[in-house]
Amino acid sequence: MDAQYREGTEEKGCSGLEEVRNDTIAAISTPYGFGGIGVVRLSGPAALFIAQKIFSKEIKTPRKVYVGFVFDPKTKEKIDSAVAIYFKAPHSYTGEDVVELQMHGGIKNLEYVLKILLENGARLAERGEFTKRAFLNGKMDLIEAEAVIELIEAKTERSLKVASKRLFGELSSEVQEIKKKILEIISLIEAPIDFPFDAEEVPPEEIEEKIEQVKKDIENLLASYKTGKRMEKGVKVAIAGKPNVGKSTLLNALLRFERAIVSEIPGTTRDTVEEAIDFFGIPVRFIDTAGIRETNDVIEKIGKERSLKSIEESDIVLFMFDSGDKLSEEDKNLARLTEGKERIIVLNKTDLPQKISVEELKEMFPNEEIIKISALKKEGINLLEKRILEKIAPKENESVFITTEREKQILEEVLVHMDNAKGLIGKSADELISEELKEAVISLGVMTGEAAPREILDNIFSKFCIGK
Ligand SMILES: Nc1nc2c(ncn2[C@@H]2O[C@H](COP(=O)(O)OP(=O)(O)OP(=O)(O)O)[C@@H](O)[C@H]2O)c(=O)[nH]1
Ligand SMILES: [Mg+2]
Repeated sequence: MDAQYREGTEEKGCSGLEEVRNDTIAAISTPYGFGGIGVVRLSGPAALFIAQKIFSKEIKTPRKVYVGFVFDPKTKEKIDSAVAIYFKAPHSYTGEDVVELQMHGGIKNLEYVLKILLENGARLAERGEFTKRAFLNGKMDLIEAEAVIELIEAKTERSLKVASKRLFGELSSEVQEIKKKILEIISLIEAPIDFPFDAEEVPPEEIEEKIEQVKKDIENLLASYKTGKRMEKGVKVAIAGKPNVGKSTLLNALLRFERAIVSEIPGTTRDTVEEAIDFFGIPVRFIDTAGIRETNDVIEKIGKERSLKSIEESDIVLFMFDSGDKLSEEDKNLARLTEGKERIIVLNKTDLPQKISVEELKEMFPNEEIIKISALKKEGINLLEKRILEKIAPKENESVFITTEREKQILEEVLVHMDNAKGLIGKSADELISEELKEAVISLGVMTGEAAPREILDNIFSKFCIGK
């Protein structure tokens, strides 16, 4: 039985609304392993009844801490000392009756307690089912529910802050605000239709301007996706260049430890070398690639393929040149390869007599800044870090972020409806304009979960762990 209680049943996706409210679920809510405390949580109408069957003291008052022990009702054997807290509906995480049993943070004791709870009428919770119930009971909207997972999984302080803001509803209120503005436009358009004698027709320019305003709000949110996603999922920064320019030396300098092998032999790095770090509060994965050149060596060829793939998949490329060596065809080829990428041009080995001048590079990259460094002597690294940070850190005016593809797609849809509505002004009946605006409102409802189809909910909550 052991693992199955932690990993969940094969059945993916959660149950329908009615089902959800009728049964009582249980799960171990703390991570699998050893720790000071471990918590088993129950939620549903029978939570108190079931918990009481295995807990030594009578749990009478909500939110009061009861210190006792848990026992097996079949054998009357004591299992562990425990603390029980009862949260009465609707004042709980899920909005239902909840009982939390805190015990020692072991594996077998928690599994045993879970087993007897299941024997006494509880059902094993599915992934994210506690949070799903919280959502279904109106404790949080879908954006906030998604933030729960982002908060738990936050890798750095900045990721945490983005998740916290979402958790506390900042994005949700922004979305509600946009929705309100669209509803206002709808009522301006519809009032003269509904009350032809009382309401005055609003001039089309005014409607157009209001739509334009909403479009701007949506565009701002959409623009936050790039940063939001990077804070959540992390940023990939690839170091590229021909062999021997000092890529591995730079990787080590950025990581501040000797991760990759460095040698004066061109072709030292044959495979990509990756390391994820907390880069000034942002999760960044640096990828050192094999130097790219024409080769007949089978292994080097594979390495080259991997380098190209890493460059392709990266968010930012640090494109390195060796100032102690003349510009070559290889440099020029790589320049073409990295053209569409967000990149930073790095001129390394500036401690050596210069064979490439900054001017020469400027000609090749007229619109890009060239950062001079000596990876060996660790000069210019701070400036390079600053430039990387400028590219990836949230901008001053960015405060709320969308972080998921789902939110991005919905907002793009909303934008299309707003555009359509705008295009119809002066050309079509008011009813058609307001139809488009209503579609926009429905899409926003899907975003917050008010109108989200079941598959979307299942998909979101199945990403959670059991017990959350
Ligand atoms: N003088 C000087 N030498 C450097 C500098 N950076 C790297 N080197 C030297 O250049 C040589 C190659 O460095 P690597 O870091 O291995 O270069 P790479 O680009 O990773 O090379 P491959 O893995 O072969 O593609 C080593 O001997 C380094 O010590 C620098 O800033 N100045
Ligand atoms: Mg290398």
